[in-house]
Amino acid sequence: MRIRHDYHRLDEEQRQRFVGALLALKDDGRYDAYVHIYQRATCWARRGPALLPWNRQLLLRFEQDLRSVEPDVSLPYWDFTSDRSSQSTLWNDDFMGGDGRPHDGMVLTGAFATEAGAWPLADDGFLVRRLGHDPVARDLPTTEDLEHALDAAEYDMAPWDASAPDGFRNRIEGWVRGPALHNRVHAWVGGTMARDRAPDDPLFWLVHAFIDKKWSDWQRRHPGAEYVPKGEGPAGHNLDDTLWPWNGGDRPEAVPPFDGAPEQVRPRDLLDHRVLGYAYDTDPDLGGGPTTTRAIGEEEPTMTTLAVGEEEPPMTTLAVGEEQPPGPTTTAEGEEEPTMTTLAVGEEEPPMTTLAVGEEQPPGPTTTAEGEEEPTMTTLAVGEEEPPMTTQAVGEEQPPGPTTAVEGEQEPPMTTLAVGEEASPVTTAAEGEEQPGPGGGGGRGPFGAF
Ligand SMILES: [Cu+2]
Repeated sequence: MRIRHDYHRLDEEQRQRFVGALLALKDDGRYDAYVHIYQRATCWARRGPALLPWNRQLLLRFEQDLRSVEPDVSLPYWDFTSDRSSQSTLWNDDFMGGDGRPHDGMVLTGAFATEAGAWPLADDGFLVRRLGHDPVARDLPTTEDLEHALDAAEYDMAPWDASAPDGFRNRIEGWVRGPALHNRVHAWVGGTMARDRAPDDPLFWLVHAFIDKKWSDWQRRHPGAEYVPKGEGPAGHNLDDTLWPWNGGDRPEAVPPFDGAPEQVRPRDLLDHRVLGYAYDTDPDLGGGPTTTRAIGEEEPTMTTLAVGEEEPPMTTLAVGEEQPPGPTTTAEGEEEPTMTTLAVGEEEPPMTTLAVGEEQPPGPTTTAEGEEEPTMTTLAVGEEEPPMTTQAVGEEQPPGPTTAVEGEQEPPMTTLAVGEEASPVTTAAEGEEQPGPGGGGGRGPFGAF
């Protein structure tokens, strides 16, 4: 069984292999097919119950392609709740590359920088990041935010979209108390990640692998909770509905090669990640006996004793020779987490030189009081920043329905769109506002990118 690791646990060679596999898929065209699928799925798989199984299938197929060029590769994940600094090793040149430069957000470092030449975007744009610049996502989600999501008793609930009043799916997607969790990460990274072509930034896979991991963690914590809807939900989201594009469906469009060799994969088939041939490095039974599948619903006793915010169950399942990092330190609420606590022992401190020249960078996600304006934002050129997705204060409860949102604040509910209907009306970022330079294009709806 292949193991998906926290990226901190990859050694230098493993990092290289992962980056190399990404570049290989980009080179042979397979990578861009995933970007296309993601973009076209904006109104289909996201904002609804199928988000998590759909994401799991997307990751599986992508990982399969990665492994076709690098057999030992598995998707790493990024725990953005414990590793919250823009100085993290995540952004090192040998991995994801760094933040974008101030005036247009162009990423200049690492293998995915435009000037490195190996990461051309299908729309002729360039990779853009604006870490921590979005006014609604000055910092990344916290372990407390994550606990809130994991505490949800139900998987999802009517009306099965972004306005669902509660449920794990809507909490982890980030609409409850939003922008939170997954949505907040897209916004915090900004640029390409905040658009509907988010997988153009390879960081996407590390974020979505963590979301997938948290789904399995949630299942373990709530053994009685089942996938819903089982038939009462919108088409494509029910337990036994087949998932686009793998089913060869033509809504919104058929995507080769799936139109020729359809795969009837349903949420039901994707509920147990162990059955699908992979595990996460913190799975409680990892290495402890046969790698048989833990039945969904089987009680995992150690999970109930974890302190809030504690990530890993104390266990003896580390890879051989791997040294256990001290683990995410539980910091007081609002307190900045020291960067080093997330570094694996012996791992090199990320050099400050990964910053774009001349860019002003706070020492990390500055901890500001809720609603307090962050002073560093004043260095942004007027009009450079994307329009705020919502002006909801952090922690504010999301209104139960889009009808209560202030005009311009909230995206029109995607659920009013027929399945397969084009979502273009909601990608309303003013032309030229987002991208002062050539390229880097791609529409960015308020939440349309997520
Ligand atoms: Cu996402």
